[in-house]
Amino acid sequence: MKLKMTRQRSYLHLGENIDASKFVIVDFYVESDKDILETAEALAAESSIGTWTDVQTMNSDVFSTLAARIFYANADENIVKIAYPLELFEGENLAQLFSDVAGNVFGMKEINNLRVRDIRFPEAYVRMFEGPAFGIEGIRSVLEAGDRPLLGTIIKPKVGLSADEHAKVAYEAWVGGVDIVKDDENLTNQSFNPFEERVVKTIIARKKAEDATGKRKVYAPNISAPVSEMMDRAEFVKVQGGRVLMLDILTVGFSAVQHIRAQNFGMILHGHRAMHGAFTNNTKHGIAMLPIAKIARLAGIDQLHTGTVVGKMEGDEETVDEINDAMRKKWFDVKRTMPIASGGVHPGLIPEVIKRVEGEVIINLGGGIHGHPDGTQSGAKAAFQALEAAMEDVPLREYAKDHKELAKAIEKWGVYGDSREMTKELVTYKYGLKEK
Ligand code: RUB
Ligand code: CA
Repeated sequence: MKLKMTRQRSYLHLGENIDASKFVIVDFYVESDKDILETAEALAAESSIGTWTDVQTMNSDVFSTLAARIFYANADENIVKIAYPLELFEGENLAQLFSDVAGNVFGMKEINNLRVRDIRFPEAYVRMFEGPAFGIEGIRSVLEAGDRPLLGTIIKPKVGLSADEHAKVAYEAWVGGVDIVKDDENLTNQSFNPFEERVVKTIIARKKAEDATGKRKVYAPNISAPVSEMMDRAEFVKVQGGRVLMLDILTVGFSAVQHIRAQNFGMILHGHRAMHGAFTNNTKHGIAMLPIAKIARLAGIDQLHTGTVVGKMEGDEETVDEINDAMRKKWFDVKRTMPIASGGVHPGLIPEVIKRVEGEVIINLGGGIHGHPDGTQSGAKAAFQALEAAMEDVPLREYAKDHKELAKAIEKWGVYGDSREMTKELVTYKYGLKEK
């Protein structure tokens, strides 16, 4: 039997001028077999105070002060904008925020597709969070590398090296010119590479690399695990002299991120976004990366993966720009989050990535460093040379004439704009696909 909606009270306030200081505003894309307004009513009710029918326990006070308000609906574009009174939200509780505006609504039968495109938060909500402890300026002061783009690497193979091998590869990368070495998202505490042993050895390697280069370096070990375990790992990293903690923010969940942030460990929080594609990739459904990134900034992530535009992961230029802008711009007193461009980047792409993500950024290369024909140290050198070329505005091939590591990297991967031949070569190389 079909559920017959019998709701007398309406959540519709089309055209109403919403006071942005008093409401959380959510921009939805919605597809349903029903009329868009009817669907919007169901959406507003379920995500605020209502249900499928009127209930005797509701009173006018509750309804008039706490009901969500649909102030915009466009049936041609399937867009609905809903304002949620600030009082609906508990301060500093991101789990509750999701349960409100992105919770049950995703399970409603009448909705075929639903996407949270954006969320705007009033100042009073934002001020309830501490945000990043370091932010862009804090990261810069830890690394003392001036205002150039920072260079990072993910140790590859992503999982499989022993702690000794991991530390050795990290050392080579740092000495070659990398600022930041990070674990991969699925490397945590496996038997062949125990967390504590890896942290101890990699931080020793970091200190050696700092002595060898005279430059500050950081290591971001991935502490993602059940929360109590993450706490132990974070404390361990701190005792060892670590400066960064990496978290897979979506797989551990925002409550865990908030918990780690609340400890004030005095370490930079690196946010990896593995699993985001499950929400973000389908442009008609899920939750866009923009609100996820804003929430990560609120939760206190100092540096966050946001896309490369030209690399191997999803994310077109407009999307990445919008996210990066939301990370870098002034947002009341919340410190700025540093975007990380990562995924399928090699030295031949670096100037293009810098051009596309213009502004403060960490450029991260995994395969594009460790896949260098002469190994990690040469790969890191090649990446740094590409960074220098970009900063000096010299075309890569010209710069490569007297930078042999870069020349070799280009020989293997080409440079951006080399036409589709290079892309094919890259795809063939990376994924072992055969050209048809
Ligand atoms: C990239 C890598 C990261 C991706 C994730 O490795 O390991 O996990 O950056 O994507 P490689 P995103 O450089 O070898 O491709 O940063 O878009 O979340
Ligand atoms: Ca990875």
